Amino acid sequence: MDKLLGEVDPQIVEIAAKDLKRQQDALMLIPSENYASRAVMEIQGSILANKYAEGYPGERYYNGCQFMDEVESVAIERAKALFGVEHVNVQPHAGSQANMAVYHALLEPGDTILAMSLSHGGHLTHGDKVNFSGRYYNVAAYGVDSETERIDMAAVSRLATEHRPKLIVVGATAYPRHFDFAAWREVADAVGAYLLADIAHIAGLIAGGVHPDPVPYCDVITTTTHKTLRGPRGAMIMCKSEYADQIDRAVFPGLQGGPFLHTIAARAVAFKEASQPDFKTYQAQVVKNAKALAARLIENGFRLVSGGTDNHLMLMDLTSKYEKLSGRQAADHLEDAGIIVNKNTIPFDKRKPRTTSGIRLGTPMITTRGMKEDEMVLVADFMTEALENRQKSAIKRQIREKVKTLCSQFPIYEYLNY
Ligand code: DSN
Repeated sequence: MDKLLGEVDPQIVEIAAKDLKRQQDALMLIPSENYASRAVMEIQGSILANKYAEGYPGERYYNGCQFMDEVESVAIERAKALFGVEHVNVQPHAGSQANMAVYHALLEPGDTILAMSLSHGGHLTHGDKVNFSGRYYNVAAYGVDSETERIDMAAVSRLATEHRPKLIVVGATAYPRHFDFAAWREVADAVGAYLLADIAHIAGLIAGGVHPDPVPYCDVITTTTHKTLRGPRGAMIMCKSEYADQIDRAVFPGLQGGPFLHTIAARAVAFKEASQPDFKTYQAQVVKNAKALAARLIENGFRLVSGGTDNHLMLMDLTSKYEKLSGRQAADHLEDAGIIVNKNTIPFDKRKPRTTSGIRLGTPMITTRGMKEDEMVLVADFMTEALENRQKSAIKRQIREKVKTLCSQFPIYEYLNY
């Protein structure tokens, strides 16, 4: 019972050590990932994982929950203060469960939702046909305009008038521009729809004051807590008080059983970190870095969807530079050079989702390491050199060494001794 992990399970420690080295030595550009702080990680591995606590603070189905009540209440109050919302449910295990709970709370199977199609940057839970959301609900999808590659609010309004959705979802996983939440409210009001903002990608930017705020305009807001918000893996639902009971009942007992109090405690820690002044500085730097990276990539001859970025991510259209290179191949070549991105469909992509014509990249992780605009120029140049020399293994190996040297100047988790 009291043995150290290394004594009990050296095999698993060895795997974790290898991934620590991978996370240290390479440039992590997947925009939905981040390095959580030591404090966030410590509490996740704590005794708070040992308790069942179905229910909510003050009304649990198990005894012995007084400290679970305390920790969940602290998380809720901090989230309310951070985002300025009336009600928060911190129990959803992940973003998909959070969205599912909102649909479960506000809709009946067969009701219509209007949401962004996966192929234009939406999420699986925004009505994709392979997902529960596409199976149980009637889905009308919006995308981006073929010229501007931005969401055209007039087109969204026309779709809303045509399909009369009961719920409109604003939010994306691969959209590099701001959302004008006030305009979305107008569309929702015109057809009497609920407005849900899925801010999983941009929650940190919103908390940091560098993205327009959805709170005054949306009925319900869902987010994960581990992306730009830089907390533990997990999610939460924020809403106006009038929907509080429906939302809470949809999460428990509607969809989930026991909440994970260790990660709820870690969410509380992350919300405290996100309320400090340096979090605002971090988020501002995430955006400055994304703009610097985008500018240099464009200078190097790449085309970015919509011409650049307003937030933490960008989508690169490979077809304009290398007609035959798929997103999948490009991501693999970049990995050979120590640069981790993900393949991603671009709007109106002619390739399939497993192949794609684009890659998605962003700056949350390299900004957490302390990199700034000067390093973004290097990152863009490493990417360019790697893609230009993609058939030359020796050159990719050299770039990987240069990447490793750059990364060594921005260490992570130095306290870890495995
Ligand atoms: N998997 C997430 C992303 O990478 O954007 C969305 O949930």
